Amino acid sequence: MSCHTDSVKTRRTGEAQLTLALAGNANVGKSVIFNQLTGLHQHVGNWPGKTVKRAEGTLVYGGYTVDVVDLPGIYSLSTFSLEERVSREYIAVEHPDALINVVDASALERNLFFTTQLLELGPHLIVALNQVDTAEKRGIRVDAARLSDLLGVPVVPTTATKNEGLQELMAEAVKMHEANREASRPLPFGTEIERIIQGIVEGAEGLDTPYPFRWVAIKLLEGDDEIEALAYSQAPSLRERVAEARARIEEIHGHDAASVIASERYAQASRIAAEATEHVEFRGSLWRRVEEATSHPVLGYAVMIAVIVGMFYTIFTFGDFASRALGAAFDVLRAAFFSTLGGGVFQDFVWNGLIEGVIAGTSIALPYIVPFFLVLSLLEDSGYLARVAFLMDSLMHRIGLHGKVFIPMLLGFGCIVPA
Ligand SMILES: Nc1nc2c(ncn2[C@@H]2O[C@H](COP(=O)(O)OP(=O)(O)OP(=O)(O)O)[C@@H](O)[C@H]2O)c(=O)[nH]1
Ligand SMILES: [Mg+2]
Repeated sequence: MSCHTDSVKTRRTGEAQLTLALAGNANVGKSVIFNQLTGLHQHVGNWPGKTVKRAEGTLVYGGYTVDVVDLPGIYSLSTFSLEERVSREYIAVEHPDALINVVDASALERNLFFTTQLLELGPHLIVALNQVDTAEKRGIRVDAARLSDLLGVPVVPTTATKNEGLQELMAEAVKMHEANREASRPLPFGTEIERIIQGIVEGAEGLDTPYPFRWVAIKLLEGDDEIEALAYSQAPSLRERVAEARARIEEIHGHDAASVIASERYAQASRIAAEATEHVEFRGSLWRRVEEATSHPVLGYAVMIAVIVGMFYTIFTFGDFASRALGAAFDVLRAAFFSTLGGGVFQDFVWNGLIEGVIAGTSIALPYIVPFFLVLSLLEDSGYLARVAFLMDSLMHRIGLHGKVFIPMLLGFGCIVPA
């Protein structure tokens, strides 16, 4: 565990200090909040010994010098990606005074899947219910007070891009610190699973670890290699306990422990999202249904395949057409070139050696790559790429990669160079 926070500014002794961290899925608005809060007082470096970018900034609020850390956008807290490793170590080891989980109010269920995992780490959690404006436009109204009751943590509605709710967010963070609140509690799973987890916790108590024992127990069930190494080196007998627990879960549920835990978390997220959300039925409801389909555990993949196939079909159809049109135009140019300047070694060299090279580049780049990036940026702005990353996250994890990696892979189908 080698995380440490270097402060942005040298501190005067005796000055009241507060550390906040922003965590959440990709594209939810963490960096917008970070920028609104810290403005120009920022420092971007790397996490110690890692290639992951670390953005840290400061502000002064309510008599405190507040350090804010903008954590990378992630969907889970496994060790499959450096971003996830860095985030979980930071949360458990540094234990910020308040961990702000930024969630996208317009995609609450998907976002809460990560919130449930953060709660398992026992941080001092505050939820920033962001993008309230987008949610409203889509006919989704989230009841912040209800959400707060269900999660057991403060929830502050925000619209980061309009700087709305951020003062309240800071006030909540200060309150959390000054009231010396207890750490947030994880949401319980089903009784049977909880009992099995408890059995492992009993064997894990006494381990030297910055992580809560229940979290360690869950990670052992999930087969997290880093936590296995940590736990089994200190308490070898745990291995057998975990193996028995896994077998028991499989016997009861017919699926492996990791899938059962994932579906427990999904169940929590979807129950809470459903209970805290009011759908205002109007024109937005069709859009909402489309949205639900895009992150649905089964339909989502069908939509994804359709979108990708559709995207490549459109690009290649357009590209072929544009490439042929360009080719024809260059043929005319070629004829004009030689009829004006005549044939000869020099003209041949200029045309075939120089101009053809430029033409070849242009007639590949323009018709295919330009529309490709155009479509990709449309998909990104619509928020669909974040959904694809979310859908692919667990699948990509099986080969040791992060869900977001699917996007450069997708790029690779179009052109290997930018991928
Ligand atoms: N309408 C609206 N858009 C927002 C709001 N907050 C953020 N956005 C937009 O959402 C997009 C993503 O915001 P970022 O702050 O970059 O998201 P992030 O969470 O830092 O994403 P990663 O760094 O990829 O993890 C940007 O286009 C923002 O302008 C909001 O409250 N309302
Ligand atoms: Mg960001």
